[in-house]
Amino acid sequence: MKPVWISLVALAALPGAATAGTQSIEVLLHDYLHIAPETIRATVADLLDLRVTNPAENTAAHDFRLDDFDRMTPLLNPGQTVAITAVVDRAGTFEYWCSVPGHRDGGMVGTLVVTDAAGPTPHPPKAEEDASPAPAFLGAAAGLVVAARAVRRRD
Ligand SMILES: [Cu+2]
Repeated sequence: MKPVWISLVALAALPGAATAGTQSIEVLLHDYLHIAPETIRATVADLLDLRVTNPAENTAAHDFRLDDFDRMTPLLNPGQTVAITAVVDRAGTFEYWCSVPGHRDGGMVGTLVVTDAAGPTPHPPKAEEDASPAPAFLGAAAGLVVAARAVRRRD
């Protein structure tokens, strides 16, 4: 969970993170069944501007699907690039993948994380959540010490 938390903080700190923008991203479909980048982050209402490339050094054909936003490239041969755009109109976590049989299962899948323009849903500060179990634990430990003394006294 820690890396996710750090990312959310970083997003919140970015100037203009709350306004819609264009995310121009180079996407590479690798023969070793990997899509780069593995994660794409955007804010609701952003325009995703993806340049999807099957690198020339590849030997296999690949495609790129983002079904949640009804976007997909045709099957790309090595050396081909296709641009696709999509306005991400809702927050959530979505998958993109290569639909060539076996490729998605082999790891050709990535995650699109779309964050609400208002930022992460407000909730009690992390420190408060983490602090509460500690006194409870100390209380239980103190109880055990008292119980141990009581047992000794009986002996
Ligand atoms: Cu593929």
